[in-house]
Amino acid sequence: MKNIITLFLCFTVMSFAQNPIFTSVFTADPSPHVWPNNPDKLWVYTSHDEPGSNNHYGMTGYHAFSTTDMVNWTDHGRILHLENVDWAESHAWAMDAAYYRGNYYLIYCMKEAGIGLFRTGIARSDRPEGPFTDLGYVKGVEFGQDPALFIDDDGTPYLFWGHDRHCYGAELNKDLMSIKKETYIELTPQLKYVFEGPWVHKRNGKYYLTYPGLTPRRWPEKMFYAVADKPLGSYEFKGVFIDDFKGQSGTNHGGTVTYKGKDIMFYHSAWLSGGLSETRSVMADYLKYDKDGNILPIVPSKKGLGNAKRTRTTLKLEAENGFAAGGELYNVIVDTWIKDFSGRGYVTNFDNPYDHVSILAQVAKPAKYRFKVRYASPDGESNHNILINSHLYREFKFPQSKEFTEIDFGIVNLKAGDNLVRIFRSDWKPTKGDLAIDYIKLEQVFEDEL
Ligand code: FUB
Repeated sequence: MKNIITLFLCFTVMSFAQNPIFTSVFTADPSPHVWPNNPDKLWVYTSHDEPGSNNHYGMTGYHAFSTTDMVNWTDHGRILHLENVDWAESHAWAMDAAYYRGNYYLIYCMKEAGIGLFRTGIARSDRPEGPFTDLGYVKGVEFGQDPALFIDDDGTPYLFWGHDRHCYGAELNKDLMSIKKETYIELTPQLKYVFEGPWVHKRNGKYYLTYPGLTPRRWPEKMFYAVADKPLGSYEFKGVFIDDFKGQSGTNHGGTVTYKGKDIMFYHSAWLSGGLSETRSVMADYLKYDKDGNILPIVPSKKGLGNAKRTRTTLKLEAENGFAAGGELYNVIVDTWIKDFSGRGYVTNFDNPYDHVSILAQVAKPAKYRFKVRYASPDGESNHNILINSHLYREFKFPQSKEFTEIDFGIVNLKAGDNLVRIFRSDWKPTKGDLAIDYIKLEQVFEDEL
């Protein structure tokens, strides 16, 4: 018996589980990138499934994640939402991101209000973690679902998109807001089984177009690829490289990136929801080629990218992002006077009772998180209340601190879906401090760590 227990313990300790990558929130349609100004950091942009939704019709926004070790991830929260896009009414489906001429772009699709057709939207930020500001939709793109922006080595931007068994490509004009009409091409006939979700990457001078496709009358989607000498083809169909797998969602969708010398394929499954096939979670496995440049089949693995027992995500939510990130700034301001803030600045000027900052944290399942607040209160202590989901969590005197410092409030319970953390001035009692809130952190903790 003792031996069996020892064996079980060894197995538990040795079990590797880096898939799904993000276990804190439901994510789909991953778009992985390493930006040229920081080769140490890997970014993954995703769409978001609501807990329990099990369909794609109610999708409303996007998240950005970053890591430097592929085990510990930061969820930067909501980076763009339907509410931030005037022309759209629904279907915040797949997206891509790009670094282009000094700015970060999110290229996404939503259905146009009143018309109900997919458009390809463009949003910009001066920071990789957003939030992103919508600039409008790309002119010349019809049925603009599942956009992917590929920027070639000479800086030429190309847009690919795919919708309901069709796939298209075109060169974009330099402002990214319209296609060069004369370059527009329907790629469908070159991409056997194509359904949606194209993604282009370049390797050894060849262009690889990977895409989810359907063999005749058969769901779920498999991942296929084709290869060309030029971005807009013509493409030679090569075959399947992620076949159906256990626990797959009906769809598959993904992209590739080279990070720290290794090629990685990001895609999605339904492994986290455990049964709700359309409530998805992002996965990653290494992408390998044979000596002729053919992609070797990927068999989705629990182990994923490494030998860690699991990945861990920390939600790092900047106070100043406000409405764009699903929160609220009520009668407070964003300032930059106290140095060493993270993000764009911090929130301050809580002059009156109920002046507050509310910050949105989206999670997949009811779970425990370690809650931290980074603040400064240069002139003295500050009396404030913290609400989590409208319940008083803590009345707290933030001690005087001239510099930003993190307070660890311990473990909190979050519910599945949207959680609002509100920090507000509670009363008229004069306090010397003028509280400045930089960010909050919510770190995943697991049952065996409590
Ligand atoms: O996530 C919504 C839709 O499902 C995407 O746009 C498709 O590619 C499929 O993954």
